[in-house]
Amino acid sequence: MKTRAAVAREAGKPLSLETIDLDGPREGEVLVEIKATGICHTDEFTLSGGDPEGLFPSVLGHEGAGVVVEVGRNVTSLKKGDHVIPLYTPECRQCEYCLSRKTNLCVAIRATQGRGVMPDGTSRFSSGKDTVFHYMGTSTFSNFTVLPEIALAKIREDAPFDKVCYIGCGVTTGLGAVMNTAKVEAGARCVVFGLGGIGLNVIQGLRMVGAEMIVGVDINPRRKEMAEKFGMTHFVNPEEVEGDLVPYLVDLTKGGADYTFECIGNTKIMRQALECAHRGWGKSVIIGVAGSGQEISTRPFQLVTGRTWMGTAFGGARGRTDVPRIVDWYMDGKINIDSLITHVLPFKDINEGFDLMRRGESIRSVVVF
Ligand code: NAD
Ligand code: AHE
Ligand code: ZN
Repeated sequence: MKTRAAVAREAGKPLSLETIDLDGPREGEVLVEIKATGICHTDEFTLSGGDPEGLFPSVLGHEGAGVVVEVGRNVTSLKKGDHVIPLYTPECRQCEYCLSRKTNLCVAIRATQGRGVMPDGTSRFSSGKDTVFHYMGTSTFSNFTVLPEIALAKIREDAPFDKVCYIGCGVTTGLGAVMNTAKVEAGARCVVFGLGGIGLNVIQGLRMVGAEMIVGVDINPRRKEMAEKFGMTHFVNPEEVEGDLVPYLVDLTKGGADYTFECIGNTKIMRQALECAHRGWGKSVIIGVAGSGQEISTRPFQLVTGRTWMGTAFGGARGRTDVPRIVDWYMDGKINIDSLITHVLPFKDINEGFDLMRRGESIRSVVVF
């Protein structure tokens, strides 16, 4: 079949809007019509050329929602018409990682996912004679896409696609970093670095668990108002702080933060986030993704004296289990997604969504097909 898709043909160039070919679902696979997709900073990271796993040409996008159109052989948990959210972190419930109960990082299809192909080693996308690669196993910047059954969460049918698509990455990552990874307790003092599509969901999660102090750090002063609406108690613009940011934040949190979150992808800030965590018990969670050649560093003393450096992918969520619950939270009014979706764009304007993010004007842009 043919599908409209935004193809990443070359690093650093705008996506190319094309009609390309899509083969039907093979064994264990599902054809999905994507109704809406968010644009996450990770898409921009890969498009920029900084991602060691970035492949060109490929169909990016990993924050979508849509409807099952067709299922391949031996698909048992989904049927035509089901509403679904694609999962870049699948949940097979059978691999060593899933069975360990210690991680959400299912490895059933991770190797082929990183090579831009389906589990049988081939791509369903092509353009003429040329292969077009999948991305993160999801490729939601295509009106139709094929995914393995284990990479789809079935969700309720009354949930609006143009809102709950954000649960496919940003919402779940932010809430999950707080609840699953850091396990923040009521009364905690916390610092969140980067108040974009992820950081604001970290703040939302911190308010839900009853954190007492929620400090937001961002160089974009336009983030303050939205962050306050979501529960931020103190705003810090590093460009307005005289002297070093770390001692400033240690003072502000009265000795260091119980929990800090890096939601930018800047290795220098990852260090600051660790070092403003409380001596003896502070935990610092890396969410931001950084490119090839980037490394984090600190004095070992920072860890010897009781700080913990940790990281999270998809907020530690087990997608097929947790995503439908988060959709329920949204439908029950327990979480706010609408305010964070600052722009809704038709597919033809998807590149404008990237520009809005680069200019710091959007929190989340959602593209509708
Ligand atoms: P975003 O562009 O919406 O937000 C980034 C924010 O950081 C912006 O508000 C920006 O002003 C701020 N910022 C940039 N430089 C700064 C600095 N030096 N000091 C303070 N603030 C600064 O991006 P996003 O979609 O929220 O993604 C954030 C990061 O999280 C990215 O690296 C993305 O790739 C990563 N991410 C990781 C996961 C995961 O599972 N680990 C999931 C989603 C996104
Ligand atoms: N391909 C990158 C890795 C990027 C990365 O860490 N991705 C996160 C999700 S970001 C969503 O916006 C993730 O899930 N990581 C776990 C994994 O298995 O990739 C690189 O650096 O190679
Ligand atoms: Zn993402």
